[in-house]
Amino acid sequence: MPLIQCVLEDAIATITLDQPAKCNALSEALINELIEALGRCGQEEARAVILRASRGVRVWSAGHDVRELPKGGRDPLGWDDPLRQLIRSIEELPAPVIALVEGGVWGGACEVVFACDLIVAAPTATFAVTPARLGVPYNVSGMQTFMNACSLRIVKEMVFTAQPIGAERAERLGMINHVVPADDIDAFVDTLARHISANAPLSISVMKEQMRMLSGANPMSPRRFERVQGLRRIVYDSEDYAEGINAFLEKRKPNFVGR
Ligand code: YXS
Repeated sequence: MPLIQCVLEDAIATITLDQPAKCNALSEALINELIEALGRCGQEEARAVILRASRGVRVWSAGHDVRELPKGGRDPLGWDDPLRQLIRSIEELPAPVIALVEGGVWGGACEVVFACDLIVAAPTATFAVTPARLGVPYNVSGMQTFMNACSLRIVKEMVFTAQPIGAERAERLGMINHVVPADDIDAFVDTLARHISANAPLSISVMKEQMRMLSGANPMSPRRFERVQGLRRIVYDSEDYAEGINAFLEKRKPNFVGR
């Protein structure tokens, strides 16, 4: 049973997350299907890609599949981990990716949405960045994705509280492009995609790559990077990290002790 749907028409691809029973949790299996679909979009020279969940969902995606997070002793968000590969697939795809969001977006799925080039949300959309809720040390490029999505003060509020931000506020903050009523959002996003696909794809893909390189141009010295990695290891080797994952799996509130 496929975990996503992918349709390509008039050089516009629509990729739909389709595992509602698991709240479209980003499992390795689902992510691999997404990466394969994005690869096909590149090969078939799609000029715009719409990334969405099924119409009217309550949860767009519940984020990283917690059951697949390592139980400690290993970076949970390393370079080759599926979520990191997915983010790079979105960022490196020549065609712009438009996130069409209804319902709740959680954790790593927030980064997936923020890695997209445009975000159009229904009023039901909410965005919650949740590493602190589970005791996870988010990775460096992931933090940069969040910092490129909105001001540092808003990123700090989202990261430290792990509380959702609603679509209207997200739009006011410039975090998303448009809030559109659910009944109109499909047609709105289709029009946006057609505007993009009618323009010069080479010009668009080069400008997309330029902006990716410039927005990622925050030099970090090897010494600083190693310090960050050392700090992150303290977190993913901590009792709190294991407690966050166990509490989720046991459906109970975590009891964090700060070590
Ligand atoms: O118990 P069953 O088998 O029925 O499955 C339940 C949930 O366990 C499952 N599910 C998930 N499974 C794996 N990973 C997940 N992230 C996940 N989320 C949900 O889906 C089935 C239905 O969930 P349920 O009963 O809770 O549905 P609900 O409608 O009451 O609540 C929906 C949510 C999304 C509000 C709730 O499931 C929830 O709070 N999920 C966790 C959201 C979250 O904290 N995500 C962050 C994951 S970790 C991550 O993305 C990064 C590593 S980080 O943390 O660093 O950002």
